[in-house]
Amino acid sequence: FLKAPYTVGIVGAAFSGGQPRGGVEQGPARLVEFGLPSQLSSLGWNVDIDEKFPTYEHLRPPSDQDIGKLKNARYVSAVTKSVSDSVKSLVAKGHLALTLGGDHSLAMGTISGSAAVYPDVGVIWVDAHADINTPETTETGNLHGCPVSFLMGLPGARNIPSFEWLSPCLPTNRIVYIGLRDVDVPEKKILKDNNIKAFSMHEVDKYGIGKVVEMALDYLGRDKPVHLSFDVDALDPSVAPATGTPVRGGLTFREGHFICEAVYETGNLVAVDIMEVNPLLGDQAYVLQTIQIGCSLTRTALGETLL
Ligand code: NNH
Ligand code: MN
Ligand code: MN
Ligand code: MN
Repeated sequence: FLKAPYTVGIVGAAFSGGQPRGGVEQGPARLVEFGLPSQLSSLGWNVDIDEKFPTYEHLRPPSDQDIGKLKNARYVSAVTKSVSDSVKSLVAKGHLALTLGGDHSLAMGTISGSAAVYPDVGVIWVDAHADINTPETTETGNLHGCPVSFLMGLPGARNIPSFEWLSPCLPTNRIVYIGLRDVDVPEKKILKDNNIKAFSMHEVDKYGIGKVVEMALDYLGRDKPVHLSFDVDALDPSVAPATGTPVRGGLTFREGHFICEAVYETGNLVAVDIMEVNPLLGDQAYVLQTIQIGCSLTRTALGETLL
């Protein structure tokens, strides 16, 4: 699906409005400072830093009262709309769209952007969390816990005031989860009622990551475009500590990288999101470790191999 010369377009999405902890908006700048663009050039990619880290402050509404339970809905809507336009134009050019987050509400933008070009895009959502709460089921009101229901247009997540631009673009059978272990009770019902494919940590333990990824890719179809949305909290907190909602019992360093290796090998990757790196959480060593892993997951998804 990509066109030569192979180009990765980086969207630095410095945004934290989908959740309450400050710092995650500094993720993209830290990943870039650490050398991610030159690392990707070394792998043979033409690197196009499409956006020079807009702060998105110009999109912040003067006031943003809760809409029902939802916090910062107008701001999240405006930013995700902008990200959607950026990702769509990159993917339409045959570039790989790499979005560096930022919190995971940004996936409303990234996935609507890739789906606008490829309506049959398959999403591999790697996360401790399902992020499929609706405005009715969310306990926290944090929109980073809701992007999937909005993308699917599930009941209760359609025609939400201020999200008029976002129309349903992700059928329930075009996503596979890997790494789940902290799923809210109403989210479990949504996954079950809609027959959504999910490999929790239980399945990772039971089958091994190799088999899980094989089943995930078979489910989505080997000839279909793939969008990888990777929340670093899918990794165990001992591996990626600097993130807003760490949950124990996560993916190992190798399991996380294996997913990226296998997704690259499909040759069908059109977009990658690396989300929820928060450089303000934890001491220096933990932060550096997490930024390094954000970079190495990205390099691996873009073709770095061990041999
Ligand atoms: N399920 C919770 C919520 O709706 C937590 C979501 N937190 C995440 N998601 N970090 O990846 O707020
Ligand atoms: Mn997430
Ligand atoms: Mn998560
Ligand atoms: Mn929870």
